[in-house]
Order: sequence, then structure tokens, then C-alpha cells
Amino acid sequence: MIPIITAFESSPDEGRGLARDMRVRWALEEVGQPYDVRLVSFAEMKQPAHRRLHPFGQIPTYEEGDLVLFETGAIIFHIAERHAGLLPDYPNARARAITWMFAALNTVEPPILELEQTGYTEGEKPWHSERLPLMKERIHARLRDLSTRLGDADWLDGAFSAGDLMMVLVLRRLEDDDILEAYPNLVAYIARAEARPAYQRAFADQLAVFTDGPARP
Ligand code: GTB
Repeated sequence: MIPIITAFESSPDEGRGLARDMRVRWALEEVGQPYDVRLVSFAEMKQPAHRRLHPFGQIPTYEEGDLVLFETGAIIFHIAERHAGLLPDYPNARARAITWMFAALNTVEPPILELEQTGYTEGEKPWHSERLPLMKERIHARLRDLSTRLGDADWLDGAFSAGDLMMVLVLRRLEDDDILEAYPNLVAYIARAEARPAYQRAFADQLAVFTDGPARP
């Protein structure tokens, strides 16, 4: 059965792969599962038809027959559970890879989102510049520890896993900032992930939505 995911019809990032459908596209490419994409406008996302799939009126969603999922953490876990390639077989290694998925979403992403979202909503407020160093330090605290743990390893725990997929796409949200520059091993970690053929296929396919060019090089 070919799953269907939803993605932005028109993304504010114009195909830089920052919207979260990139997580699902990449996971499906890693496991070799073909998929279809239904593009939705911002207005459509808030309509009842889309809210039946996603109660919060967001993308991405994932439909596989009768199964409808939202939340990228749940979607990636579902894909990784049903296909080889994103989670190790050995139970303890598998549990550790799942732990890294949660660490990406619950520990590393929140301070990054806070910086991003307050930029949109409070950027013009007089207190914003005073809060910036505090928000950036919260991110640095996470990146310092992540960088220390990664050390000179290629991936967070042995072979590439869904934990790395999630972590890399969380870190990519910092690419407009200079924060990552202080962590060369994290910069190399992101580059290593971006060089994976599955990442490149996923990136090219989401970019093609905005460029109308060939979907793949
Ligand atoms: N926790 C959910 C998940 O992980 O699936 C979060 C889903 C989510 O935030 N979806 C966003 C959305 O639908 C798109 S990805 N937003 C519309 C809304 O809430 O009304 C977030 C995103 C959007 C755009 C960029 N960009 O242009 O750079 C980056 C990330």
C-alpha cells in the first residue's frame, strides 16, 4: 500500500527542506517505501477535511489505508517499526535509537523553536533583544552536551538511525544562525547526513514542489 503524506503547497522556506514533511520524506526514502504527496494550502489545512486527519490543522499527515497519523515523531516511529533500516534489531540498541528520537524532539528542539517563534511573534518588541542571549544560551547548553556526546563518532549510537534523522533535521533549523559554527563536529554530522542518497532524494522531491524543475538530479 502506498502511503500518502501531506505537505505545504506553498512553503515559506521555498524548498529548503525545513518544513516537517522533510522528516517523513527522508524516512520513507531511507526504507525504500514509495509514497504519494498531497499538497495543501494554509487555508485547506484549517478546514474540517484536513482537521479530520490532523486535529491541529498542520502538516505533515500520514495515511496508510485506514490508518491516519499526525506528529512526525509518531510517523517516523511507525515507519521505522514496519521497515528495516531506521532502527537496529538488537532490543537495547533499538531502545537507545528511540531515546535519541525523543531527545531530538523533547530536549534539543524546544529551545530552537522558542528562538525561531519569538523571532516571528516578538521580534519587534523592545524586550526581544534582551531575551535573545538567554534564548541562545539555552540552545548552546544543549548543543555543547550533544557535541560532547557525539565526539568524533559518525552517528549518535552506532549505525545511522531514526534518532539521527530526527536530530539532524532539528539541528538544520539553526542553519540561518551562526550558533552551530561553535560545534564543528555537529556541522560535520549534519553534512554527513545530508550526503546520504535518501536525504538527497527527499530534499530534491520537496524542492521540486516549489521549482517545478526535475524532481531528482
Ligand atoms: N509537532 C508537529 C510535528 O512534529 O508533526 C508539528 C507540526 C508543524 O509544526 N507543522 C507546521 C505547520 O503545519 C509545518 S512544519 N504549520 C502551520 C500551522 O501550524 O498553521 C514547521 C515549519 C514551517 C515552515 C518552515 N519554514 O518555512 O522554514 C519551517 C518549519
